[in-house]
Amino acid sequence: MPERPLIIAATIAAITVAAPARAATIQITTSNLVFSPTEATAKVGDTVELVNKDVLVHTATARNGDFDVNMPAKKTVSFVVKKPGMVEYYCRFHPNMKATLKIEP
Ligand SMILES: [Cu+2]
Repeated sequence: MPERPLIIAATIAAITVAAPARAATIQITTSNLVFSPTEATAKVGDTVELVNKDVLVHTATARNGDFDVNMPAKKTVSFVVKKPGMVEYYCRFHPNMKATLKIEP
């Protein structure tokens, strides 16, 4: 069966080409009024999942206005990052909660 290795090679090539386009999910947690990790990295098109483990409502509010996400108590919400940049964000209800999201193009 001489054609078989060719099919395998083609399949591997297809997977290799498809892989970089796949968007990732980055998880950021709030627990005891702290964002974790305080520095996360994502790429444009990735999904950021915000997991609020506290019994309080938080927000993830970008200082540059790129996003402002409400985080209900004990809930997980997500959003897709659209613009590259070094984005500092905080919680509007607890301004001491601060973190940075590095968004690569
Ligand atoms: Cu908060």
